[in-house]
Amino acid sequence: MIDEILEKIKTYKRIIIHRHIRPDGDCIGSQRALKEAILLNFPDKEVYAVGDEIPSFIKEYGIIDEVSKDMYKGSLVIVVDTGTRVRICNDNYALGECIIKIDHHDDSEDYASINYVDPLSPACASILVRLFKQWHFKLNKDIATYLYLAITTDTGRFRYRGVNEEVLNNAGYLLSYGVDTEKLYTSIYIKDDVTYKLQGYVYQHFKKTPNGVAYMYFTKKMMAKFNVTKEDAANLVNALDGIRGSLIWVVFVDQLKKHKKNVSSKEEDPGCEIRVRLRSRYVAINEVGTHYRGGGHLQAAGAIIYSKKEMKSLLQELDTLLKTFKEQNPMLY
Ligand SMILES: [Mn+2]
Repeated sequence: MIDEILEKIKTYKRIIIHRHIRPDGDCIGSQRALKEAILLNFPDKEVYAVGDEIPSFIKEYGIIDEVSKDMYKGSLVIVVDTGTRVRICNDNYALGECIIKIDHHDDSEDYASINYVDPLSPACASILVRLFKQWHFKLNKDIATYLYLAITTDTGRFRYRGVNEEVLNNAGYLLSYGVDTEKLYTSIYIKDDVTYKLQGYVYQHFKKTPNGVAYMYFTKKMMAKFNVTKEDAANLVNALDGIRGSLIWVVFVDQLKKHKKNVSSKEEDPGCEIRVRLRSRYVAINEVGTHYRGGGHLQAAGAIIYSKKEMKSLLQELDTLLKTFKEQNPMLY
C-alpha cells in the first residue's frame, strides 16, 4: 500500500491535502510537511493545503491555500490525521478523482480509495516519516521541523503510551536535519501569564465525580474574567493530568458562538455549544465521546454537548466507567 500511495503521487499533477476540523499540531505539521516534501521531491507538482483557521500556537507552521471546486477535477486528494468523514475539514475533498487517507485514529472509517491507517502510531507524522524513508524522499530542516512539531505535540513530548522504538528513531532521524527544538518549544509551549493565572484557578477549583473523574467547566464569564481565548482554556486540560486516583479528566469549554433564533432545541443552537476534551490514563474513553458527537483516540478524545444536562450525563458515564475500571484494576491507580 505504501508503494501504491507513491504511485498515485507520481501520477497526479495536482495534489490537494486536507486535514481535520479544529486542527492540532499533528494535523497542521503533517499536512504542511507532506505538502513541502512532495514539492521538494517533485518540483513540477501543484500541491495545496486546505483547511480553516489555525490555532495561534502553531500559526507559523501551518498554511491555508485557496482552492476552488473546479481545481479538484482530476486531482489527487490526501486526507491526513482524520479518522472519520465528519471530521474532515471542507467537504470538497470528495470532489477529488482519487482519495487517499493517512491516519492513526482508533475509530477510523474507510472513506478513501486507499486507506493507510496505523492506530498503533501515536502521531500521524510518524507514519509520514515511515513513508518518506521508504520512498527515499529528500527532506530539509523545515520539513523535519513540521514533522517534529507534530510528533512532539501528539505524544505529549514523547510521554504517552504508543511511543515506541520506531517513533523515537523517527524523531532522531528528524533531529539529524537540524531541527531547532528550543525555538520550536518556545513557540508552542510558552503561554501568556493570564493562562497561568487561569491554571492556578483550575487547581483551586476543579471538581471530582464520586469515583474520581476530575473536571473543569470554562464558562464564557470565566474566560472573559481571565482574558483568555477558548483555545487557551481548552489546552488547560493537561493541567489535570497528574491527580492520583483521577484516571479520567475532562474540560468543558463554552464555544462563545452566536445564538441562533427560532431553533426548536438547544442542540441546534450554536450559542449553546460546549466543547468537551476527554483524557485518561489506562482507561479507554473514546467510546463515551462517540455518544456525544465526538470520538478520537483511546485516551484522548473530544465531544460536543449543548446543555448542563448533557454535561451531567456525560460525567455520569465516565464516572461509571472509572468505577468499573478501578474495581477490576485496583493496582493501577
Ligand atoms: Mn494525530
